[in-house]
Amino acid sequence: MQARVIMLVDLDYFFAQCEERRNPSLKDKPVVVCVYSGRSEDSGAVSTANYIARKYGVTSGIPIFLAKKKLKKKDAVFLPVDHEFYEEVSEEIMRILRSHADLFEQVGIDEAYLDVSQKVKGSLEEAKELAQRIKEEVKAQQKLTCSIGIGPNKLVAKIAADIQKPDGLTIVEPEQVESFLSPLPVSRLIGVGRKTKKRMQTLVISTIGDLAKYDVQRLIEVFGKKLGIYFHNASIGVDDEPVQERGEVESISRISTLKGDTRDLKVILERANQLCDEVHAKLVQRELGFKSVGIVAVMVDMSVRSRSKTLENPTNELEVLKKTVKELFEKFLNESELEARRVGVRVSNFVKEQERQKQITNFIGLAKN
Ligand code: TTP
Ligand code: MG
Repeated sequence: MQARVIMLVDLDYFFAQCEERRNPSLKDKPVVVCVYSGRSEDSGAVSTANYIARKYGVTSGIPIFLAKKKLKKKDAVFLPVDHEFYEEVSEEIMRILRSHADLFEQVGIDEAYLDVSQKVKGSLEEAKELAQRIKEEVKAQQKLTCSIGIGPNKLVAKIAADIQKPDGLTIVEPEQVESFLSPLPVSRLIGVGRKTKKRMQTLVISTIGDLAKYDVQRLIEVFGKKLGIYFHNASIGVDDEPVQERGEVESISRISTLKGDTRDLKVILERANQLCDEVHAKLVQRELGFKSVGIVAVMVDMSVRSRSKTLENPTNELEVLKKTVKELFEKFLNESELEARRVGVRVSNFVKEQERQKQITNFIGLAKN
């Protein structure tokens, strides 16, 4: 079997970079994106921070009050997470990435594996050029930087991507795998969390190289057969996991702020219909039909309300989407006193358009007989 060429693309400081893109004046300040728990003003944790904030020790997961302390008098900007927006950006970027891969696997909101073995005919030189093109395309179309790792498998590609950030590109040739991994701490390996790291420390294993030299049988005795073998293989950079498409997208949605607060159905539907157009365009792009339709409204008091309906049969028709959205908003407005500030449309419960056509064809076939 020919050696594979695998890429891992990871967007840099993703949520914070999205915020910088939306508001470029943030770019030279520390930016901290926060998940506010709502219990008191600064309770909650940091979701992520840009690299300026990271210089002051602000990282994912630390308490907001601590981040504020570290960034006191640094003209830092603290923003609440806006998942919907990041999802939208992510979707666009994933579309670009997918178009460059033989096999594609998204593993998180800002991360994806690309098997490009055939695209680059096994050549790392070509893989490097492809990675540069991908970086340029993401930058030109979506104004975001990413870091890319290239290696003979997912494990190596992932670690390579983490080595140089932000805006990095790291290539590990098959012959270099062991020397590349060996000085790195074991915690770089997926599956080595704080607990396992401690356990390994007691065995005097701190680098991946130490782990590679450790007797497999002993590893199996300590960690069990499955993990022991996995750790051994990982330490020498052996990984056969294929790049494979994950479970399909769960839902597609769009949300938008109205010009003014209102409960006028006509005004709301005007905007909702635009959102339906956008959602429908995505469906077509992804070749999906949908069975469930939902609406969401953020009211003037910031409460979020939603309604949904499941159709009898899956469809991909824009008119059905608009009609259902209209029904849902009509019903919703009858039940609610408040004015809406933002409205959104969501479709879910997908079927592959091909499958849907097949079902219809089968049905017609049956009917004929
Ligand atoms: P990461 O890719 O781990 O982090 P990042 O993109 O912010 O930074 P890097 O440049 O190192 O890649 O995670 C992607 C997003 O997931 C991140 O922007 C915010 C979110 N996230 C959290 O909300 N909490 C967390 O603890 C982590 C690690 C990430
Ligand atoms: Mg990232």
